[in-house]
Amino acid sequence: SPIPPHKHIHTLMQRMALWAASFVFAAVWPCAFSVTRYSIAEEMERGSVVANLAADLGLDLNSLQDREVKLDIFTNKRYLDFNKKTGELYIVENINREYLCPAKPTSCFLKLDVVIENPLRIFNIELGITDINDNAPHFRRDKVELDVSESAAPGERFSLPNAVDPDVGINTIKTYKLSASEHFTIEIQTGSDGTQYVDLVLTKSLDREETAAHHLILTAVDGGVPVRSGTAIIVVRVQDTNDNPPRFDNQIYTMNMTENTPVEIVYSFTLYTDKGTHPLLGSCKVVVHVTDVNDNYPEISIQSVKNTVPENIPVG
Ligand SMILES: [Ca+2]
Ligand SMILES: [Ca+2]
Ligand SMILES: [Ca+2]
Ligand SMILES: [Ca+2]
Repeated sequence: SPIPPHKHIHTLMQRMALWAASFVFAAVWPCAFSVTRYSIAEEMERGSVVANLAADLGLDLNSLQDREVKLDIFTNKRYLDFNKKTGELYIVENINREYLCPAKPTSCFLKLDVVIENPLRIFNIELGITDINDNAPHFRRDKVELDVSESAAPGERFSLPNAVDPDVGINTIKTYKLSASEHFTIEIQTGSDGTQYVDLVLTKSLDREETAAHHLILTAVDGGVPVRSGTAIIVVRVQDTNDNPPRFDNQIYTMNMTENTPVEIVYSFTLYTDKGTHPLLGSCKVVVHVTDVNDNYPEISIQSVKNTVPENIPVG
């Protein structure tokens, strides 16, 4: 007779539970053994000895020669090997902490089991990989352009891109520096995860007519020994505002001409190149000196003398 549907499901669930239990058991049972921990710096040369496992695990070198020793490393790379003659665990492939632990955990481990056959014994090894300062900070974009209005007030802030440094702790980015500038400085703020954010701060008003673009160098510096750094060029393009009235080259223009000359005054002046929507006015003075020409005969009028004055009259 066929199995009733509910019974069938029950059996399936029992099987799944058993499977889950055996999976958990398999994942947990090696932890019953004690773990042997070592610590090495990343990027050590191939052939470098990590530790003498035989000595540390109390294995007899003579008896090891006839037994199979296998390293079960929990990564996709081999990294390490075991020398049965000396009992040493040594490096066969470059261990790059930044590749092994890209998420920047506080500690980076390489885990492996040493499996020795006949009789079977398993040893758990945790190899801590310490960071060295082998990466310089770098900016994803090495040139950043910013448009800042010349009417921007001192104190205004402009966010700058962050640099990245895959090293950790003191070996990652410590601070930022800005090249000397009359108009700008930087301020650094630390985010909740410790990331530093850089703001460019205007310290002195800009004048496009004086300097149309400012070239600054932003440097990210790490805290390692020796210190490593990376730079980005920051170009501040000053955007025009209509802050200059048209101006004449001179305040006063003087010209001399004789009268009766047919007069045609042509003057030109220089306007500064603002393109504002509210036109500004400029003014200058044009002075024309007209010189007299002797084109009129003198007119002489003679009037009769009506009063006489005696020569001995007192002055006054
Ligand atoms: Ca590295
Ligand atoms: Ca490193
Ligand atoms: Ca670094
Ligand atoms: Ca202007």
